[in-house]
Amino acid sequence: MQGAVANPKPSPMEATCSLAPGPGGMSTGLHGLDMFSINHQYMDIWVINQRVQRGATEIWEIGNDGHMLHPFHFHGTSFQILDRGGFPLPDQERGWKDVVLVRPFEKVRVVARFDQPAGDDHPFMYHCHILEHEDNGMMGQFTVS
Ligand SMILES: [Cu+2]
Repeated sequence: MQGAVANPKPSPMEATCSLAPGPGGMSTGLHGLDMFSINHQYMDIWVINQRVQRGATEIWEIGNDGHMLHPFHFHGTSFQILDRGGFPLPDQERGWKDVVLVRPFEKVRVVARFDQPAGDDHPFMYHCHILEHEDNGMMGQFTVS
């Protein structure tokens, strides 16, 4: 892959982020209704959902268990898409990204290196970039340390 990370060395941890509509299905866009989840967890400001070792290169598999599109975004680094359900990527998806569209019932793998530190007091977020989804639970927090 042109411009790809050479010899990515994924850490043993492979985060699986499962993007699914929660109870109630579609969002009404009202704040805080907990209708969309990641790994069956709704956003909770008091919970650190993932911990990443600083300097690690990780492969994250992001699966969409629902019937809606979810543009998945995470903070603190850029990433490259490895594949969509094992299929090769079109040229426009081979650059550096900070958002990846995950289609209904699709699994996308991305690779990222985490060098920016983030502690429990100021964690990074990962979330769907549709405001009504993230505001209704589809967001999580992670540290890099
Ligand atoms: Cu979404």
